[in-house]
Amino acid sequence: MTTPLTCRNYIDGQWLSAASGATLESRNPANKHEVVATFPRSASVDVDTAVAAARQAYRSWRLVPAPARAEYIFKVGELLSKYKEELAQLMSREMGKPLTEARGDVQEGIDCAFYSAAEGRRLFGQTTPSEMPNKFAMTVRMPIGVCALITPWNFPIAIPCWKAMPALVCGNTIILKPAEDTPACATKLVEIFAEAGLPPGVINLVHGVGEEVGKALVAHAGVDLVSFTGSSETGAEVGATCGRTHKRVCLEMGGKNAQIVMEDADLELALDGAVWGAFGTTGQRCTATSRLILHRDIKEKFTAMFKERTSKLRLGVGTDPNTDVGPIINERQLQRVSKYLDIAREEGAIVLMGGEIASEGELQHGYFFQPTILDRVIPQMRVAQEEIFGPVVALIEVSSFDEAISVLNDTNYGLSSSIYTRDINRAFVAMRDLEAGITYINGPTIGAEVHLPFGGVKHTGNGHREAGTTALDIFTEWKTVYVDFSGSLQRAQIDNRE
Ligand code: UN1
Repeated sequence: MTTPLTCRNYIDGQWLSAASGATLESRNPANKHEVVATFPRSASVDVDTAVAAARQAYRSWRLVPAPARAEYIFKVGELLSKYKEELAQLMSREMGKPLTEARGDVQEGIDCAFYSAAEGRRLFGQTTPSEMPNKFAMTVRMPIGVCALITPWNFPIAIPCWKAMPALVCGNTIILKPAEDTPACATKLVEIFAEAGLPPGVINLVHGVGEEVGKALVAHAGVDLVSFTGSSETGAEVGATCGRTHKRVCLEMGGKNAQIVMEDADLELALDGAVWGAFGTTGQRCTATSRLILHRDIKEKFTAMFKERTSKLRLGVGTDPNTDVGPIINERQLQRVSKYLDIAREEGAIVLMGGEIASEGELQHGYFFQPTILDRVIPQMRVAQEEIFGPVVALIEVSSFDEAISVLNDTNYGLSSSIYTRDINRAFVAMRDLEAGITYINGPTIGAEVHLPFGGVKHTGNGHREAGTTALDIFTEWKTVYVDFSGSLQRAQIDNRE
């Protein structure tokens, strides 16, 4: 076991303990006896200090030319590449995902850095003719101010990067409040931003629990924007507070993503997609496949194939190269997944595989749950409607393409969706009719790329899209500028037409 890291807040370029001195611990979910890090249990007084620093820094940061701001982010990308392996090892210990996936998480941050940095030389606005002579009209993007970024533990590098990088290139200053399960990853990430030379106060880090630090940030009068990724329940509260306090708010919340497999699908391909989509990251992605909607003609055959392949998945410690599926993040989540199995049984679903906490050998030290397949699930069951966030997938049989589409849509969520079919007409109908922010044709529900919009409809989002150029719409306000070079008062057309 390695010595626990001591994490601190980062405020105005200084590494600080919480004003109260209180601390918390983050533990390895694959071995609860291993403390990975200690970190400050901050309170509203620490939030006040961070907001004051970010407000002060904003005055000059917004005036730094965007291409120069972007150069810092480019540097962060280079440093992330340099520390990629170190970060991946730490992530695997701190939140449990297998090393290959942890490297992918860091890579997503690197991709985001280079993509966002290039945006410093674009940030395009529009020019358009004025209706009056000798008058010029254009739009420019303006930063918003101080942004609070509240991030989850499941992508502890990628998601803070998606938020922080475009926010900074756009000229905002930020306060990152990372999940209490992954403070060490967040600290390392902020160390990298600091090493890239960002001026004091431009990026700040405040550790702590959501009910204390998150709540204080969301309510703070000195915060202009909140970008939140987490559960729909918390997101609704964040949105309500932001509504009352007039903040811009971007919410990325739950999912109940489904993959449809039609009778004409390439079943081997659909199988690869289903296994990866359902059990990758232990089912703890917002985009994870938690429902498989199977056409009745292939249901039996595909279910047997899926069961066979799932039985081969190796559950274990993320840092072991032989591991396919790592632990659940913490005890609370493990109990939540377990509870959903009780609910599934009560509702009449059949547990085809798994369904139990795994505690044999080394696994007893961590929070492991067997990869689980629930059969004979009907769309009204809670396990077909509610987000479980674990290695549990519900099989739902349908008799037609239309039924498959309506079952997929029969949920309050709408993040990712997928259909496997060789029929081009059905593929296009699915692209049009699936109610989700993301639709994959012949690909799993996971695997979004950083230069395309990411987000969902219905209770998953509030209309914003992270990543891609759409991230700029979150982190900037439009200003419309008119320049009259006629030298005389020109009333607008509405005020001078007969
Ligand atoms: C998430 O689960 O919150 O699409 C993000 C994917 C990843 C991002 C997932 N690129 O699977």
